[in-house]
Amino acid sequence: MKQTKLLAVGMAALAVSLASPAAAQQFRAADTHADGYPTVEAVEHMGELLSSWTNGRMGIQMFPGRQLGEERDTIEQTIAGVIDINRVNLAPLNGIVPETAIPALPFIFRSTEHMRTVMDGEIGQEIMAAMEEHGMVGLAYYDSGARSFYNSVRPITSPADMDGVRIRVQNSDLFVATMEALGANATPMEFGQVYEALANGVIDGAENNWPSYESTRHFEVANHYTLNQHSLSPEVLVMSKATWDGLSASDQQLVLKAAALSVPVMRDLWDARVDASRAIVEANGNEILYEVDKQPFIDAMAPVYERFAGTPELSDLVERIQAVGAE
Ligand code: GTR
Repeated sequence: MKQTKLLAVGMAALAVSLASPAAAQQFRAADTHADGYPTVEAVEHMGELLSSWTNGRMGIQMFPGRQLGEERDTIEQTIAGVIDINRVNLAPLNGIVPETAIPALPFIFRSTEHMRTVMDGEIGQEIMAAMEEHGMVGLAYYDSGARSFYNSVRPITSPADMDGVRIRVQNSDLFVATMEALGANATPMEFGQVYEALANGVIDGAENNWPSYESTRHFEVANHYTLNQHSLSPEVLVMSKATWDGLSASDQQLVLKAAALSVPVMRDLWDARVDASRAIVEANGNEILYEVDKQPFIDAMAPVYERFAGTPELSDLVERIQAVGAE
């Protein structure tokens, strides 16, 4: 009897170990976006690559839609080693890693091509390297399109129209300063709270790219969208330094390779999603201002550059970015 029981326990243990080998490492990954969003799908793709290369020894368990918290919480958890992989925008990292504010600066990039060339090159690597002393290892940059203003009050045609409009921003002093330089009232708030705040009139508007404006349904409660494209602040995929340090050098290389291969996948998904989101918003009859004179917005940004790129190192970074040749 005793032996049968022992045998049963042994068989059960064997079954468990066959189903999930003891050495298997499922990285816990966070994303504020819902299932199906391009960033979520790209990280899932990265997990499939890792899993197929290692016969399931490494993989990714994705927690989309803020299941692990809002971006600021997930960043803290990533630094603490509770979350292994996190896909966030650069903006909420601005207060932790000052270098991340530079690619988030208003109007720093001339185009998506310019942004990709900079972030995929030496400068992007330098900014990732700066994350390490803060407990994160940069794996890849993803696109985030262009952030533009939307609100429920009036069409924004020039900075004068921003006067007194209450605009939600990410948790970033840079974004607060950007809105204030335009005369708006900036309200930092987590992404998941914006819909309700717009619907209740706690804020008048926010700023984001086409897919975020659409996927959050903000477009249903903030009708005016002006494509002023003030920020191309990219998305970044980071790994907790604590997790990274626990990997062998060869596993680290696999993680980097899988992340790099997820970038073109993300960008294709992104381009398609921008078109789909735009079509949904247009069909809803929103008032969209496609052409806007950006110069007055650009001119208002001098104090923002002074404050966030004021040190010789950071202003040098700005100049190097501006000097990178791309369309
Ligand atoms: C989105 C971005 C998210 C988050 C969000 C926000 O464009 O993908 O990571 O930063 O904006 O505005 O909070």
